[in-house]
Amino acid sequence: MRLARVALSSGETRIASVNESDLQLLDLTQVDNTRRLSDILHAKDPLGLAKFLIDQKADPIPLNEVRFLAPIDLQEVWAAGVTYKRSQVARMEESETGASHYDRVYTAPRPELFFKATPGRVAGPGQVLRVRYDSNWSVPEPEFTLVISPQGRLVGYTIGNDMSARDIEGENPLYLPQAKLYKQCAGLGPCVLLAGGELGLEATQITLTITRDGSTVFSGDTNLGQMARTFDDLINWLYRENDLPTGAFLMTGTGIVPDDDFTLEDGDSVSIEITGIGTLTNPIVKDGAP
Ligand code: DO4
Ligand code: MG
Repeated sequence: MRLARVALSSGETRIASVNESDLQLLDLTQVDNTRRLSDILHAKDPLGLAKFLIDQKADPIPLNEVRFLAPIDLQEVWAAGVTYKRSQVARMEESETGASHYDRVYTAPRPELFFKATPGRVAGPGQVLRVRYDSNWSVPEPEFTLVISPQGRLVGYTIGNDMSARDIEGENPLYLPQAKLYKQCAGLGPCVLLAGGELGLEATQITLTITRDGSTVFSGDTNLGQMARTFDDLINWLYRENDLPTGAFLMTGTGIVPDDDFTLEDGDSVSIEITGIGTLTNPIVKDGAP
């Protein structure tokens, strides 16, 4: 089952179960202390609760009649790095001084984990993602993203875009937080696929398409089978000596990096499609220096 936060044409925000071409609204008033999407995701039995909450009296609504919102409430957004060979190679190329760090972290027991965003820095489908005005080499990073409860339970999956300034990170690895975390630096959505069913790793394709003036300027794909770490391993490290009382989104790293001569430009459009979840599309904005 896929769950989403949507804005109806009336302007009301609701939680919905998403089908192929329409969605069914959930009636959260039926259960005490259930007001947000995360209240369902963090419940003991998210699937059972979501099924119970489906408003059987309401007609299904066609998908094109609602606006999808980022599926985040109060969670922190974290990210893992260098979890695919492609990312390790690209990072070693971009960083003269830090190459060996990327090499070592790819095989080390402890993964690279970094804080990516607060909810206010997250863009949902159709909302602007930003390239820093002080970066001349920035890329989107399409990442399979875990939805994790406060107790560290994997409860769902969504699509993440870990926007990255490669020149700033490449200049000095200590600049990583500035290369990764700034206003409108993270995309999430369009919905959360509840965990529980069998997830075929090789069958879960991740596709990135970047368009400029209506033409495709980059496309690439990978699949989850290429990832060097397991979800459990990443979650265990994230929750080690760490309390996440509002839960977390964990982007699991990129396996697609455009060629070194590619950078995002103002007006580009970035689409990330992941099997079983959907497509997250965002316009890119880059302002001039103030
Ligand atoms: O080491 C820098 C960040 C790596 C990253 O974001 C990724 O591999 O996806
Ligand atoms: Mg990344």
